Amino acid sequence: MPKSMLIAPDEVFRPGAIHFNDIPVNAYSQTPAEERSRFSAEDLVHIWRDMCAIREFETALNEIKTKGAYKGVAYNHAGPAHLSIGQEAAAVGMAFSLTPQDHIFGSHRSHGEILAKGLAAIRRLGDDELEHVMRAYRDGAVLAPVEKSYSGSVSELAQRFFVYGAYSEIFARETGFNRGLGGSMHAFFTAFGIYPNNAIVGGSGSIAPGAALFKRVNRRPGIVVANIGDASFSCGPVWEGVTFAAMDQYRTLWDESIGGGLPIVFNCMNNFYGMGGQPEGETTGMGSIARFGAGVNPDQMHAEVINGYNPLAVIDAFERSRVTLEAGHGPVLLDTLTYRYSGHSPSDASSYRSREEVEQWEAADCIESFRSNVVGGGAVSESTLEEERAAVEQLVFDMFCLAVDEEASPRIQAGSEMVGSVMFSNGRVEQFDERAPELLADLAENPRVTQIAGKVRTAVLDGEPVPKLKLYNVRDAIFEALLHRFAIDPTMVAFGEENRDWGGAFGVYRGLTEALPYHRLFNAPISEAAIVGAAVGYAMEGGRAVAELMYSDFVGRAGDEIFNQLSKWQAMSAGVLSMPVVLRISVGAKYGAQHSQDWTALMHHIPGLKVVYPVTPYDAKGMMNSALVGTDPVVFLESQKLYDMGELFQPGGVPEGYYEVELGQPSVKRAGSDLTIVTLGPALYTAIEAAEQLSADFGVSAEVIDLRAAVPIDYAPLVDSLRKTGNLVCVSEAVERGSVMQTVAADLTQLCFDDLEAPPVIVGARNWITPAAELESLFFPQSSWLLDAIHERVLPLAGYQPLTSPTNGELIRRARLGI
Ligand SMILES: Cc1ncc(C[n+]2csc(CCOP(=O)(O)OP(=O)(O)O)c2C)c(N)n1
Ligand SMILES: [Mg+2]
Repeated sequence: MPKSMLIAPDEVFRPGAIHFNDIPVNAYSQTPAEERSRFSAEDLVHIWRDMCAIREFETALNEIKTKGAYKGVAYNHAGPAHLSIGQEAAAVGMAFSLTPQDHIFGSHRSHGEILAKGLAAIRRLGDDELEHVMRAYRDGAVLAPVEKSYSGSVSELAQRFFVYGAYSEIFARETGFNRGLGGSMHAFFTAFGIYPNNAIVGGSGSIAPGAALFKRVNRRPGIVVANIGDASFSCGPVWEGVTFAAMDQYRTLWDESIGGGLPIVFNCMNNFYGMGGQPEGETTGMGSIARFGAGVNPDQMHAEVINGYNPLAVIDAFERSRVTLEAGHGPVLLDTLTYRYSGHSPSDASSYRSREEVEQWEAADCIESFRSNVVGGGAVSESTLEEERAAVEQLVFDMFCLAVDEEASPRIQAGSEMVGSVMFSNGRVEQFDERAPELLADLAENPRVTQIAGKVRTAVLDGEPVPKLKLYNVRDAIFEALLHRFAIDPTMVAFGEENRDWGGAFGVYRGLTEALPYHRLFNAPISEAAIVGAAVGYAMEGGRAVAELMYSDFVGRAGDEIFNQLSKWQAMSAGVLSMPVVLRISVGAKYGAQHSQDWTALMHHIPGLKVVYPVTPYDAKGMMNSALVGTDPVVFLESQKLYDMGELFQPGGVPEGYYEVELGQPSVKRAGSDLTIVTLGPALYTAIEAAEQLSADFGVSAEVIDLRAAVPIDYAPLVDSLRKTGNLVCVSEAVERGSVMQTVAADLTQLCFDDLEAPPVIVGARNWITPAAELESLFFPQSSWLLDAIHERVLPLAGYQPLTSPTNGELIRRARLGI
């Protein structure tokens, strides 16, 4: 069912002009006295108190980093401390009107944002809810030390709990929100609507839109705020995240009931500096970050510049933004002007700015000017503010002392396997929500389903190869697994480039357009970072996402999202978050150097990803089924050469019903007794060809085992095979240097040293660019290369004339040349 938006030349070529609207700058001008109907005295005291809490929290960190002690308590903090002293009004103003259902994401300088949001959430939650959150969170591990030394109100206990959890996390204590595995730059606490903060600046720019997407698709209340520094607005993933969040389709193609544009505020915490460089006037040409919005959509993202030194101006902007977002007119861009007096980090000598400038901002300090406004307007007395300040400073100091106490707040024990235990969640979730999945039509009548029903589920029938049009293939197998899960898990969405009417980059999704509404399957912009980042954000919120990258070679475009985000958040959260994302990546061929490289090794190298590469229809369906019921990030590699491949190995062909193939289990595809050939990816078929020739021409019986996965790997079947054969050849189509097979061969050498008759041989693609289709046989391993290697290095084959020369001398020559 293609969308029907006609592109008419008459319309396209009509003369005209594109107009830009004015961008409001510091439009808010109310005083606290004038805002008495909007803010009660109690509200103003809360704003004051929260700003003072942040100042105290950050001052303590600054003192221990620069002087080694705070208020007489000595402490050596080894980790980072990117402080936001000066930025308190921007943080508190941002958080004041947010509810726990509103979710914030941020970056390395986020302590203030976290505190402001947590304290605001505590005020909005009742005692029972707070009790529940604190006791349930990590079975009360964070609460226990706090509770021991306190017996006051639940609300204050919650404030203590929260400040303590944050400090403990920063100091890498077991009692931190994430057992100290997140640390200063990543601290978060989802029960209060605080989502992961990112040490990769701008990292939240591509992730937060996925959270907003989750809210729309699953009709959840609340808005999302991505707090991003001014210098980080130049990061590619921020731009990609913004364009992803601003797509027309939310309003033009998606069902109206979904709610329109994504409910997200991109909030620039604009302190006028990166570390030492200045975005405005030096490293950007925008003049104002708010101008960024003008290029995004005709609404200019409702961008405005706001005075982040006045918390009431920030609150006002956020309240108006919520109205815009709830009306479906998101995204919104706020350029919140502020300033940090503290250095970028405590080692910062502030050589990039003048003393005079800092003094001017200190004179205009946001906390002090708020005090004069509030007291001057008669809203609250000076003494009330001072009492509140003293009380909150004491609270923060008490929690600081508790968090640095080695006994009350221990670290993970030496030798503990805890970090290893949270690298994967290894869960199993049939559906992440109870509601019925939204489907457009009866799946039994789906054109692709009926087409597949007429296919033969094995490659050979009655001794004859099944004709291509009748053959059930890898593409069909992946489709069946996806459709199965789409019909069970209502949260499951799939997106990527050309995913809908085109049918997915290589036709795997053909038929899904007829089955699924737009919000469950949609075309993304050509923004690989946003595609993967949004999947990460979607999963953090509790949904299942399938993202597609057209070619393995495009992994670089989503490098941070795959290598730092998708892979790391489960462990950085100490198991609080799960990451049910399947990242489908097609591995190309015939398209030359930038479209035909197998990058498995890169994904395999990064801890925290499951990396699988099935190459038969049976394995593809069973492994996709396993990936889609799991809770871990699975990089699911698919070979473009093999999408049309039928099932050659599984007796009886590919079952019609549901089954799973465990991820990480190698599969013996051909039994043998003289030699073990281990494969990963399409090289399975090359190895089978070589094994047939070895048997027919040389009487050598080769066992061929397909790893099917690079991470995890169960070595047991490989060890069993080597005990029997004593000879090992490893082959894949990745370039040989640094390949997965190098690791596998090294591990098997350790495991089977006494059984091996010769050192293992690794056959991979050459350490070159992938050449043109016509030249690929020079690059990818051929079955003759396997025979050459076996003859030369493992088992001499009587009368065999090698075509290539895989000798020691050749190995040394190539390594010396780096090729
Ligand atoms: C991708 C990435 N590049 C560079 C850095 C190093 N770095 C840390 S903070 C920073 C400056 C960020 O400036 P801005 O976005 O304005 O945030 P601010 O520090 O001012 O809050 C840089 C360059 C990083 N952490 N991540
Ligand atoms: Mg900055």
